[in-house]
Amino acid sequence: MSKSHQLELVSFKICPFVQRSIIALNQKGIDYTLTHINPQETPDWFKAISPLGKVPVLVVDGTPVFESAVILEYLDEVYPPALHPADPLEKARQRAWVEFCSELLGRQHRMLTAKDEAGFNEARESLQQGLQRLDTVLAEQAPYFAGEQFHLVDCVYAPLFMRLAMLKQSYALEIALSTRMQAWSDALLALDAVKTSVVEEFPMVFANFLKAQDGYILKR
Ligand SMILES: N[C@@H](CCC(=O)N[C@@H](CS)C(=O)NCC(=O)O)C(=O)O
Repeated sequence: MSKSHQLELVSFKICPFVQRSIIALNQKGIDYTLTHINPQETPDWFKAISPLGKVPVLVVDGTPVFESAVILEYLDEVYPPALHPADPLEKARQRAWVEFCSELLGRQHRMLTAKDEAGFNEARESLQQGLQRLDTVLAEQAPYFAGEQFHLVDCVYAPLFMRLAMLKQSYALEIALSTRMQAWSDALLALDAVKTSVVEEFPMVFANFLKAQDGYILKR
């Protein structure tokens, strides 16, 4: 195991998949550099290292690693403390719920970009249903996904909750959360690793993103 790798994370400022990687890096206290690129004008060097044209890409000593779930697994294997549980079945279960989060982020994105009321309501409803399903698998003990201990799966849900909190506070859009899920969200958003996982101007970047979408959310 080596802690001396040079790590560069290639990012869009608004991307929740980048943000989950930053939360893992922060939580583990790993040194890295962050390179923000413009989603509208991605440079050729980025196209060369990102086969799907997506962020995040983690460049490890010159080797690009793409797909955020893979990046998280890599970081967890190389940098202690391990944030995945040791038990294979529990680890598999949490990995599955990491995938589920990516699906929920897709529904959230659809809601934020829907052009009309019907599309907005459909996406909002499917996000709400997904959260209700997620609620049934949370540990009884608060605050995190599996109880007292913070895991990799928690890194992944924090960006979703950060956006839900911002939508409630600044855009009067409330997605109902159970008491247990609200406690999870509150605990995640209070962590330094999460607070420092976005740029200072994130609310403005988010507002600009919404304006550029010209979606139903700003016309309600
Ligand atoms: N499955 C990918 C999803 C990453 C993703 O969708 N990134 C978005 C930004 S949030 C992106 O780069 N989109 C650019 C594009 O699709 O052209 C992961 O987990 O890393």
